[in-house]
This record gives sequence, C-alpha cells and structure tokens, in this order.
Amino acid sequence: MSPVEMNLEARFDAYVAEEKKIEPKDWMPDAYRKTLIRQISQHAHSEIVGMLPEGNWISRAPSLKRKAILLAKVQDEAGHGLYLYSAAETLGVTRDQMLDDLHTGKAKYSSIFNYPTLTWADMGAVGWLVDGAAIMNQVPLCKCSYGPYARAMVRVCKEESFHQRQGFQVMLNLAQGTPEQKAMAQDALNRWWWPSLMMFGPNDSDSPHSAQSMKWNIKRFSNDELRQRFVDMTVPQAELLGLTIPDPDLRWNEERGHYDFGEIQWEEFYNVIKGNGPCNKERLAARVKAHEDGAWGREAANAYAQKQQAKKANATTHAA
Ligand code: FAQ
Repeated sequence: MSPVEMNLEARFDAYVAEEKKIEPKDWMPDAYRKTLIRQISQHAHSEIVGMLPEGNWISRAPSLKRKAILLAKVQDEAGHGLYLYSAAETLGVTRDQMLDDLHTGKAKYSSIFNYPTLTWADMGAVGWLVDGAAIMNQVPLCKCSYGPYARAMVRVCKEESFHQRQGFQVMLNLAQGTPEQKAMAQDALNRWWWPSLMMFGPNDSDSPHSAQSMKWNIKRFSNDELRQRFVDMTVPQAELLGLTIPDPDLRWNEERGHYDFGEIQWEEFYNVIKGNGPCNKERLAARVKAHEDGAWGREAANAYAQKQQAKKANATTHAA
C-alpha cells in the first residue's frame, strides 16, 4: 500500500469509528467495497428467492383476507430486493452481474429459503421465525456505516415487523384452533426452528468475515450475539402460543441471564449453502425461469425509457 493509500485508510477508519456514514462517492478501501457488494447482493438475492416459499401458498391461503395479507408480504419482499440491488449498484456493480452470479450459483442467498413450505402453518412459522430472525439481524444494519445500505434497512425493518406479526397471528390462530391445527403449528415450529437459528451464520469462531465487518461498522453485533437475542426473544413467544421448541437442551440460565440452547447441526448448514439443501435446485430453477420469462418486460421498459429520452432531447432542441 502506498503512503497516500495508508493515509486515506487511516482517515477512513477514523471517520467510520466516529459513526459517520460512508457515501457512494467517498473514498473507501477496496476490501470494504467488496465486502459490502458481497453482503448486500446476497441479502438482495435472499429477498427475491425468499418470495418463492411463501408464493407457493398464495393460491391456497385459507381465506381472502389471508390471501391479501400474504400477497402484500410477498410483494414487500420484491421491494426489499429492489432497494438492496439499488444500494449495491451504488458500489459499482451492475444488476446484470449480480443476477448472473445468482443464476450461475456463484452468489449465495440465505440458507433458510432452501427448505420447503409444506402446510399453511409454514406461513405462520416463516413470518414468526424467519422474519423474526431477519429483524433481529437487520435492525442493527440500520446503523451500518454505508449510507445507502443503512437507509434501505430502515424501511425494510418497518415492513419486516409487520411480516413478523402476521406470522405470529397465523400461529396463534392455529395454536388456539382444533387439536389438528395446533399439531400443524407444532410441526411447522419443529421444522423451522433449527434452520432459523442457522440464518445468523456460523459461530463467531468460524465466521471469517465477522471481525473485519465489525471493525468497519458494517456488522454491529456478532452472529452468536444476535442468535442468542433471537432465542431469548422467541422462547417466551412460543410459551404464549403453548408450543414446544424442539430442543431438549433449552433452559434458562440464571447466571448468564440468557437461555442455553443445544448444538446447531452445522453440517446441515454447510450442506445447504453448498447447494445441496432440500430445495436449492428448485429455487434456482424458478429464479432463472422468472428472469427468462421477464425478458420481454425489461426490453419493453428499456424501449420506453429510450423513447422518453429521445422525446425529451427533441423538445430541448426545439425549445433552443
Ligand atoms: N445462508 O463470515 P460469515 C430475508 C455465508 S432475511 C447462506 O459469518 P457474514 C428476509 C456467508 O455469506 C435473510 N450463507 O459471513 C425475508 C459467508 O460466505 P461467503 C437475508 C450464509 O457475511 C424473510 C460464509 O457463510 N439476510 O431475506 C449464511 O459476515 C422472509 C461465512 O459467514 C441477510 O442477508 C446463511 N444463513 O455474515 C425474505 C442479512 N450465513 O460470502 C423473505 C445481511 C453465513 O464468504 C421471506 N447479511 N453465510 O461465500 C448479514 O447480516 C451477514 O451476511 C450474515 C453472514 C450474518 C448472513
């Protein structure tokens, strides 16, 4: 690194340490830019792949009201994807490049969306647990050092909070329903609990990016800290629902002031993120097909934008 670059980097570190925001045109270390592109694009991919498991139930929602709520939620996730792709684009990567990386399997998206949604109760469990975990992870990102990401997160978190509540309400209705409905809610909790804990990423000791991302104020809390907060928040909610968290080692630890919980099956996590989860192939195929089927829409939008630009240029020439 040249002395000029060293100086720039020291100033950058000091600026970030003062809780100031980095904006797209500011100088930033290459590795900071690269980490943000990686994290924000993976996050964007998660939002749009995340539409698929719930999209699966729109046509089978048990009432018109539930259908409308689910439709709105799934649309919100598309919006989150858009804000996030736009935030990543400010770092110099194109949307085409990001989508290409997703479609070729080069880019990751959240492990959680590679599990199937088998019953209506899964709509409750996804909202309650998956959106609950997403909020826990994303509220601190509202204070991340990169301005466009932090600002996108403010709106995302407000919407995620509505998503979490609608999921909890689905679970509550089922848990207070017939014994069959309660059993369906319990079964969904059994299947979604452990994958939800995996969403926070590997244990801190096995997380290659955490230390640097925390120094740069991108991540404000470690994977394990956020996972613990999620467990502490969710156990009383499960009690309120009258459901049992599928972990025989789960117990309140008076000394720590937190719940202790069992060992996560990391082998399963790594298997899923390598592309071998129950639905990886199906999810990727659905995204590629949606992209190909949408080509005409992108072409039409581009043609329209070009026409508008030409019209504007024409009007300016005539006015001059
Ligand atoms: N799945 O060193 P770390 C949502 C990868 S919420 C897949 O700890 P980092 C809302 C990680 O990328 C879900 N891969 O990495 C919604 C890295 O691999 P790489 C999305 C994972 O980045 C709800 C490697 O493991 N939320 O979409 C996962 O410091 C309902 C080592 O890990 C976000 O993306 C995982 N779970 O920390 C939508 C939040 N965990 O890149 C629809 C923003 C780790 O070197 C319906 N992201 N990996 O190849 C983050 O906060 C961070 O990126 C973490 C990972 C915490 C996910």
